[in-house]
Amino acid sequence: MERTFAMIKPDGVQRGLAGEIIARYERKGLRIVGMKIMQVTEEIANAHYAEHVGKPFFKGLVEYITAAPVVALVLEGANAVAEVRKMNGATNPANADMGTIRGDYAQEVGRNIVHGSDSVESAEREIAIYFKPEELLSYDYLPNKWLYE
Ligand code: D4T
Repeated sequence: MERTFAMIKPDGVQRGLAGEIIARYERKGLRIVGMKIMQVTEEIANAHYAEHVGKPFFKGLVEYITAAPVVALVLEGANAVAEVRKMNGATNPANADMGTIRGDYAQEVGRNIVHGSDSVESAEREIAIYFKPEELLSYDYLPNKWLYE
């Protein structure tokens, strides 16, 4: 089992799509082990997007992500990192396939509605930025019996 960090960005929450997006992850069979609505501070944004400091889109990215509450999620399943990236679709919604979250609900790279970690290492780093260990729950998830052989 693998864990990944996912986030419904301010546009997703403001547009009333949080429930819809969470439902997609649930229907895929991902177990929600952490979830909260929260305001991202500039400090958190700088930590999350440290690799993009100095890039031309960085200032706009921080303004976007701190503009209104987000829903932070930790999702667990086999290949959860890759599965969530696939479900989210290409970073630029203009290139995202229909059927993906960005393909179905978003228009521009600067308003791409969701985030998903790009590797297991990134997931561990990002989970630690957004969640305290005691905020992540392990519990029996009965669908696993029917999701995995
Ligand atoms: P996130 O992190 O939002 O899931 O996006 P990705 O993992 O798919 O893509 P990323 O790290 O390359 O970009 C982070 C974040 O910056 C925004 N962005 C990116 C932007 O506004 N303009 C750009 O040119 C790029 C490359 C979108 C996602």
